[in-house]
Formats: sequence, C-alpha cells, structure tokens
Amino acid sequence: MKIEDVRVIVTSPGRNYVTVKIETEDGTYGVGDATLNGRELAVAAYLSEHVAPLLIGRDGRDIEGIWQYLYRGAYWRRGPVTMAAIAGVDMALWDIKGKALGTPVWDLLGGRCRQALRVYTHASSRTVDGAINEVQRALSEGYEAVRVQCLVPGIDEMYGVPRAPGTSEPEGLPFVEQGWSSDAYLRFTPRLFAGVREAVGPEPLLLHDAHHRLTPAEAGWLGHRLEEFRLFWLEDAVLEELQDGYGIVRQHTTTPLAVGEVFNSIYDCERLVRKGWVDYLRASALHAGGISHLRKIAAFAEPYHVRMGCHGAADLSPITMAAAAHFGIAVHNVAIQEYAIHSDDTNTVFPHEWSVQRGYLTPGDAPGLGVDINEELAAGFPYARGYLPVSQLRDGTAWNW
Ligand code: GCO
Ligand code: MG
Repeated sequence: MKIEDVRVIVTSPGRNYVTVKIETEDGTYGVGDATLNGRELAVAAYLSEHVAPLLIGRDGRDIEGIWQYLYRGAYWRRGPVTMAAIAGVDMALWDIKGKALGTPVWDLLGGRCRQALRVYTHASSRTVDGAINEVQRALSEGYEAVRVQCLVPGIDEMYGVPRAPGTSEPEGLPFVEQGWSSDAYLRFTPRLFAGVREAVGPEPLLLHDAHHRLTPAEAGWLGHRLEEFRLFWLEDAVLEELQDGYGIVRQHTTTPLAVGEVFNSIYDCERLVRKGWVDYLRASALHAGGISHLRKIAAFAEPYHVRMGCHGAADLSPITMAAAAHFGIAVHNVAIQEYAIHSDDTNTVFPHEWSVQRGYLTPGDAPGLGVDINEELAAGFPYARGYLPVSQLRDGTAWNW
C-alpha cells in the first residue's frame, strides 16, 4: 500500500485544527489530528515541508517503522511540534490499516477491555452556586464524573471559567488574565468543594484542574485540605518542568494527582511513574506522538498502577477523540477520558462514528478510526490566527496560564 499523497488541511470551524490526510495508491485514505493550539501553522509547515516528502512511496502498512523513522530520523527528537506532526501521521496510518483490513482500530489494538469508556465533563461558573447548578445539570444528563472550575472572588478572569457559556478560552490577540493570586485561590477552593460535595453527596466523581499555577508547597496544602471531599483527581497542581515538585506534593497529600496533557514523550512520564508520584497520566494521542506512542506510555505505567485519563479539550479535534475512544476501550489501564464538547460546525466538518451517551464514550464499529474530514466544508472555515491567554500577577509579573 504505497503512500501516494500526503496533504495538510488547516481549518477553523470555531477554532483552528490541523489535519493530515494520507492516501495510498489503491485509493484508501486515513486522517490524523496534528493540532497544536496557538502554534498550528508550525506543525502544518513541519508536516508539509519536511514530513510529507519523506512519506511518498513508503508502504503505509508500516506504522511502527514509519513512526521510528520520523522520530529517530529527525535527530532533533521530541518537542510539541515534532510529536504532534508524528501523531497526525500515526493516526492516519492506523485509520488506513483499519480500513484496509475492514476492522475498527480498537480491534487492531487487541480488542475490547470494556464496552464503553467513562468520560468527565466540565462544570464552570463564576459563583459557587452556579458551579453547583452546573454539576447538577451534568449529573442529570447522566455524567458520573465532573470537573469543577469556579472564578475566585477578587480575580476577574481565570482558566476554565469562560465569560459566556459555551465558549472556551478567548481567541485573537493573546488575552491577558490580570491579577492571579494563588493565595486567594487557595483560600477559596476548599470552600468550593465543600459546597459542591454538600449539594451532590459522596458518589459523583469530582475533578479539578489547577492548571500549573501552584508551587509544590501550595499544592500540598491544597491537596491535603481537599482530601475530605474525595476528588477523583487534582490536575496539573504544579508545573511539570521540575518533576521533583510532584514528589513534594505527594508527601503532603493523598488526593490523587493527574498530570501530562503537555507531555509529548514517554520520557516525560518515566520518572513520575517510577517514583509513584502521580496516579493518572493525561498524555493524549495527539500531543504524545500518536496511538503508537501512547500505547507504550500506558504499557509502561500499567505495572505501577498508574492509569490514563487522556486530555480531551476542544482544541483536540474529533479525530483525536476517535483515537481516544478506540484506545480507551482497548487498553486496560485507561480510567477515564476528558470530554469537551466541540462546536456544531466542528462536528459537521469532522463527521464521526464515536459518540458519548449518558457519560460514556464508544468508538463505533466502522473500519479504521470512524472519523472523516469534509474538505469542502473545511474550506469554508479558513485559518484564523489565535493565541492562548496569558496570566499575570497583579503587579504585571508573568505567571503560568
Ligand atoms: C484541560 C486543559 C485545556 C488546555 C488547553 C490548551 O484540562 O482540558 O487544561 O483546557 O488548557 O487544551 O490548549
Ligand atoms: Mg488541564
């Protein structure tokens, strides 16, 4: 199955997505997601300028060989741009293999470990009462797991709390969130979870994303105070750059810790897993080099009782959600999947077989990944430059968003 054509499609049905479409000489094609939010064109250029020419004429069946060739052959290994580009190719090749063999990717990965994968949805509000309402709404829709984010009194804008319902982070010029205060956040967050737990009782699974804002000592303090509310996880408590920070957090709390949506390689996970410093890895098929590499991360984590809870924000396209669905029912140590709803336009540009019902994700039975890109519709949504917000302390010091 010689690869005959590799194309990169950039479209913006509400937000930007980079898609790789690979076609083999017999006309079979596959699609992969290579979106890197805020730096999309860097990956698009990496793919079209540097990767596509290398793939023409290769046998598209050789998923692992091509992965190794792109990873090792670049010499400048790892990094978000390289690994998102490799991921796009990898997903497209799994899609092709499934179509060629007439079977879904979950079947190629070894078959099912579960019938459907539990997802967590988002509840966000500018007030505690509003957050409680949002959690109750999610529970009434059948979700069993809800991530709760709430605006901290005294801070005007912050991660995870959109200004208008249904919007994600603001786009356009970098949007500056002024006045971050870890102190105000630390005082408020236990009160938030006390209120939510009191309203919904002990059973619903509650999650929270600290989005890299805290120091290890602060995160240890927070995790300890949240223990009585039994979170499913506390995510990105501290920056990942200094991984020993997680060792410090771990010594101070038994609240389960999740990390890794920004990871792009097994080497980012290795120390955290081996030391027992984290409970869940958030690496995704998109930013961690495709289904092929994510499998290795999961396999490495399994004997350490570390489970996967993959990143699934709306800036990962429905193609990555398809990969997550196939991966998530085929791999034993997948615990949960993040599910952020895509815009209607996004869902029409990327028709897909996967679905979420009553809080559970299924990949469907279509051969391959069961997802496509409607190129004609995609062309109607041209690229629109967008940036992630940045965060600042009150005095203008740059902070972590
Ligand atoms: C999450 C994430 C996202 C990221 C976003 C960046 O847990 O879903 O933190 O909201 O901020 O994907 O592009
Ligand atoms: Mg996160």
